[in-house]
Amino acid sequence: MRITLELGDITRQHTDAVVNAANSSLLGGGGVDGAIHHRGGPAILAECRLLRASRYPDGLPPGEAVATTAGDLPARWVIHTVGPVYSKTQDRSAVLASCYVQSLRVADELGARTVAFPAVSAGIYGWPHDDAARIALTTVNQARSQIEEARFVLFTEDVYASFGQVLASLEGS
Ligand code: AR6
Repeated sequence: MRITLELGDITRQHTDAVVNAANSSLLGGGGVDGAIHHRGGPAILAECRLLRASRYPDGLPPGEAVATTAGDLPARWVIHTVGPVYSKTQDRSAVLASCYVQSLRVADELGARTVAFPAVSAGIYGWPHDDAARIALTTVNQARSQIEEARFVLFTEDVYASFGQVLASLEGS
């Protein structure tokens, strides 16, 4: 699997799937979640409501992932995952790593070849950027998957720089 980085907006990506940093309700929110629902249109929310009425009556637990249509986005599917809220007193790294593992599993089930990821938990959920980048990249780098390209689409210069540093150190090791 090739790992690439891009500074930009995930809603513009022409990958097979884009990953959404959702919340357990699956019913939308701010950040990348808000942008995906806004640009993807009501078909995404409609499928999320069906998921809540069927498989996830109590919501999607942190660390898990589930796919819907991508609606009006250029991608085919949105893979919704729920990152952990950052905690100074509790190590939730395994839950954050699970977001990437489970998103890749869902992508494989869909037959996706290219997947765009945001920096899950690195916004409203408060995860420090460098650590979010380390967990994201080491997890995807170690994962077994049929995906050809995992593209991290970072929205801000500082997060992009954090991912760049971690990727360079992975490639150098
Ligand atoms: N494309 C790519 N990345 C983006 C975009 C975009 N269009 N918009 C924001 N980001 P966040 P979280 C970056 O807050 O921390 C929502 O309300 C952002 O700069 O979207 O997992 C959900 O409903 C940051 O680097 O997700 C949840 O309630 C990264 O995406 C909660 O926020 C993640 O920031 C989830 O918080």
